[in-house]
Amino acid sequence: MDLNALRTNHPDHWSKATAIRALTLDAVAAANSGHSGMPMGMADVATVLFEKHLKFDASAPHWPDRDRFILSAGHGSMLLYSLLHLTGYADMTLEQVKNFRQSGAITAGHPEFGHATGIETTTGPLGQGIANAVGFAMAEHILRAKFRRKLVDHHTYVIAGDGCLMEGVSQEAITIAGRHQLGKLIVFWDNNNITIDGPVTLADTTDQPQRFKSAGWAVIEIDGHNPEEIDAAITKAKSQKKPTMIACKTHIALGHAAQDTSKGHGALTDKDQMAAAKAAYGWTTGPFEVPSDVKSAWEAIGAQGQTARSEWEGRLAEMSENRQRQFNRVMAGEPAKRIGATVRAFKKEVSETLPKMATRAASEKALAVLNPVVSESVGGSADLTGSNNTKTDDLG
Ligand SMILES: Cc1ncc(C[n+]2csc(CCOP(=O)(O)OP(=O)(O)O)c2C)c(N)n1
Repeated sequence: MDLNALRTNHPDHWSKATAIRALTLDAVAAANSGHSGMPMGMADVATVLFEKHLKFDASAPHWPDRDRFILSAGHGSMLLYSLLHLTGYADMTLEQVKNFRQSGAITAGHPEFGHATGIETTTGPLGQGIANAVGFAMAEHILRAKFRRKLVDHHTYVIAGDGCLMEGVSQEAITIAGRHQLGKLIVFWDNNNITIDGPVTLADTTDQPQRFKSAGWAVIEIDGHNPEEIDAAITKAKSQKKPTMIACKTHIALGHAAQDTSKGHGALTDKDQMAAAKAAYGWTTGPFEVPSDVKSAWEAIGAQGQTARSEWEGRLAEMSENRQRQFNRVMAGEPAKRIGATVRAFKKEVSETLPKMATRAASEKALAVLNPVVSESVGGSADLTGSNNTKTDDLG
C-alpha cells in the first residue's frame, strides 16, 4: 500500500483519518490491551461517512432523526471512541480515551450501550451489531410509515467484519432485511481477509457479495482506502431501494509492520513499530496529541448536523400537540395511557368468565386486546401463524 500517494492525493482526509489511527494506537498501547488493526483499517471509510454523509449533531446525541452508526465489529471500539471524541461528544473526553479499558471508564473494551452517548447499541459478540442494526432499520421504516418523512427519515450504517458475517445470526438478519427491502440500511463489510487465527479462508470461503445479492441486497465493491470511491459508494447506496452492502477492500493495521497479518488484529504495542507507523503517516505529535487544526476540522464535522437538527425540531413543533405527544411517547418507549385500563378490563372479564382454551388461543385473545392500543408493538411468527395465533383481526 502506497501511503505516500494516499497522503498526497487527499491531505485533508488523510490527517483526519490518521487522527483515528494515532489515537487508537496510543489508547491500546496505554491499556496494553485491545484491538488496533480494525480501526486503522477502517479509518478511511469512517472518516468519509462522518464527514460527508452521517446526519448527526455531536451536541444532541439523542436527536430522534439522527442517522444511526453501529459498530458491529465491536472489538474495534477505539474507532468509535476516536470518532466520538474527535467530533466533540461532551462525555467522550480525552481522559476517557486515555483510560481505555480501565475500570470506571466509559471506554470499555467493547462498546456498551448507556456508557457513552453515541453508542447506539452494545456490540462485541460478533454478529450482534448487524442483527440489531436490521432491527433499527426496521424500526425506522415502521416509524416513517406512521409519522411520515417530515419526522422520520434516517439511515442506519453498520461496520461489520468477517467475524460478524460468519455468525449464524447474520444470515437471518440479512435475509429479513432483503425480504423487507430496508433501503436505508447500509452495511460496510471490512473485507481485510484477516481474523485472529489467520486468513479468513481458514474458516470460510463464502462469496459474500453473492450471498448478499441472493438475499435481495445491492452490493458495491470498493477500495476501502480511497475517499472518492467510498463517497461515491455511499451516495449510490443512499439512492437504492434495496439495502446495500459496501464491500470495502482494506488493509488491517494499515501502515504498521503487522499490516495484513493476524498479528495486526490485536494490540499493537511495540514502541518502535508504533513510531515507525506514525512516521509513515507523517504524524509528528506526541501520544494522544491531535493537532489543533485537525481537531477543529473534526469538531466542525460534529456540528454539521445542527441545522438539520433545528429544522427537524421546527417541523416537530409545527405538528399538532396530539401528534407531538404520540411521537414523543413512542420514542421514549412509554406505554400508551389506555393500556392500563384495557388490561384491567380484560383481566376482569377473564376472571369472571373463566373461559377454557388452549394457551395459544389465550395468547391470541391477549394480543387482540393489546395490539390495537399498542400500535408500535412489533411481532410475528416463525412460519407458524395459523398455529400460534399471532395475527389478530386488527392486523392487515
Ligand atoms: C460470537 C463471538 N465469537 C468470537 C468472538 C471473539 N472474536 C473477537 S474478534 C474475532 C475475530 C474477528 O475477525 P474479523 O471480524 O475479521 O475482525 P478483524 O480481524 O478484521 O479485526 C473473534 C473471533 C466474539 N467477539 N464474538
